[in-house]
Parts: sequence; structure tokens; C-alpha cells
Amino acid sequence: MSDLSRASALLARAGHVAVMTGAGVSAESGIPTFRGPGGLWRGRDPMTLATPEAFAADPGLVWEFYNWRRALVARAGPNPAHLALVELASRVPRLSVITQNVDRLHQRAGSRDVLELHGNLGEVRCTRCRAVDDRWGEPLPPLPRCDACGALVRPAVVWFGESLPRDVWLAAESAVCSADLVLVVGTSAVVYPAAGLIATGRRAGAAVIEVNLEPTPASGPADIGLYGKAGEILPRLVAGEST
Ligand code: BJW
Ligand code: ZN
Repeated sequence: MSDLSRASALLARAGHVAVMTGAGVSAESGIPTFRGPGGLWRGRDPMTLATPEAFAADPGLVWEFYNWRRALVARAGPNPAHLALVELASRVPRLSVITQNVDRLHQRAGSRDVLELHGNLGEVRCTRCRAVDDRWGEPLPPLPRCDACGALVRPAVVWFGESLPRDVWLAAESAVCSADLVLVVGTSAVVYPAAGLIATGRRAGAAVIEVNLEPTPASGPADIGLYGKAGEILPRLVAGEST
């Protein structure tokens, strides 16, 4: 029996599937991943820009990076991997989508109640009064200001060293603990605490299927690894193909 057949059989039996996605699920929409080829922005490692320290040192540079990404995402659309997960929701009794992505492509594809572990690119948060404002779809100036108090705003995403939104985190933990299958798609599984959800789900008794271009640290806990493009593998998996 092929790995795809075994994975399809697990999916067909599952009562609650928790899907955990990373940048690889949006790669085929033309959104660059963080690590690996194509991850550089103007020769810089994006990880050096996704920190509170980088924003404090040069908010203009960090906003340039985020404004570029906001524009890229606005032009992009969901790909067959996002759409397959929407289809999967109609085929299993319960589906939870947990994403590390900030691009909102799962929601644009039609997934509901998506748990955004690292925030999203559309909202901004004031550095002074903390007001959160949805500025999705709107081009922002080089140094955007708060409508309420006039102070500088920042992207409402989670940078290194910052805590994940507590309510979202608790909901994600609860989802992987009650799932009988955790489907891990397109993440390098190196960023914590998000990556820890895979082992948490496994310890709670879920089977783990990984879909990625290559093995990752999640491959150890995974029962089945399906290696290739998510936009090709997920539609076949969801359709229950057996070869
Ligand atoms: C395809 C494909 C295709 C490509 N098909 N697949 C425990 C151990 C060690 C360190 C820590 C730890 N706990 C906490 C830490 C520190 C830190 C951390 O994890 N560091 C490690 C990197 C070493 N974590 C944090 O700081 C977190 N906060 C925290 O822990 O708070 C508590 C605390 C408070 C105070 C002090 C200390 C702790 C916060 C982490 C926030 C991460 N933020 C970012 C930026 C978000 C905003 C933005 O987008 O700009 O989130 S970093 C970046 O990485 C982004 C992503 O969501 C995240 C994960 O990346 P992802 O999605 O996995 O992408 P890639 O590029 O890495 O991988 C893509 C994958 O796709 C690859 O595997 C490809 O093969 C694959 N692929 N095409 C299928 N077509
Ligand atoms: Zn403000």
C-alpha cells in the first residue's frame, strides 16, 4: 500500500482533523517562504526583520518589507492546496485549520475559523495605545500612524521573542489534543511554540501526516511523509486517490 493510500485511509477514518500549515502552503501562490531558496528580500534574511529590535532600530526599513509583502499578498490568490483544505472540511466531521501564515489565503479560499498563530499582514497595532486597526487592502504610507492617537503603528504579527495571542494558542492546543489526525503542511517546523503542536498532538494520540517538499524535524513524529508540492499532493489526498 502506498503512503498516499495509507494517508487517505487515515483521513477517511478521522473524526477530527487538525491541519497545521506554514509558508510552503502559499509558495505556489507566489508568496516566498522564509527559509530556503527565494527567502531573501533585497539580499536580507527576512528573519532579521521579523523582530521588535529591527523595528525599533529602523521602522522605515521594516515597514518597507511589510508593505512589499502586503502588496504581494493582495495580488496573489489561493492555490489548489488552500482549496483542497476547504474541500476537506466538507468531507470530515470536524476540521481545524491552524496556520503560522499571515497572508489570509486560507480565509480567502473559504476556510472558516482559521487560527492565526502569528497574526496577519492586514492589521496594524499602535505602538502607544495598542489599538488594533484593520488596514487590509489599503496601501499604507512608509511610516503609518494610528488613527486614534497619531503614534507609529506596527504590523499586527508575532515577531521573535513575542508571545502568541493567548486565546488563539489555547484554541490550537485544544484542537491538536482532541484531533485524531494532525496534517502538517509546508512548514520547516523549526519555529516554536508552533512546531511543538505537532508533538503535542502526537502525545495526545493523533496520527501525524506531513506534506512537504522535503523531510523536516516534524518527520520524526510523523507516521506518514508525503513529499512533493502541497498544491499537487493535497488535492489527491483529499480526493482519496490511492496511488
Ligand atoms: C513546501 C512548498 C510547497 C516550500 N509544498 N511544502 C524553543 C526552542 C528553540 C527556540 C524557541 C523555543 N521557544 C521559543 C523559541 C524562540 C523562537 C524560535 O522558535 N526560534 C527558533 C527559530 C530557534 N520563538 C519565538 O520567539 C516565538 N515566541 C515565543 O516563543 O514567545 C515566548 C517568549 C517570549 C519572550 C522571550 C522568549 C520566548 C515567536 C515566533 C514568531 C515567529 N514569527 C515569524 C514572523 C511572523 C510575521 C511575518 O510573517 O513576518 O513567523 S518567523 C517566520 O517563521 C514566520 C513563520 O510563520 C514561521 C515559520 O516558518 P514556516 O511557515 O515554517 O516557513 P519556512 O520558510 O521556514 O518553511 C517553509 C517550508 O515549506 C519548508 O519546509 C519547505 O520545504 C516547504 N515548502 N514550498 C509543500 N510547494
Ligand atoms: Zn494609538
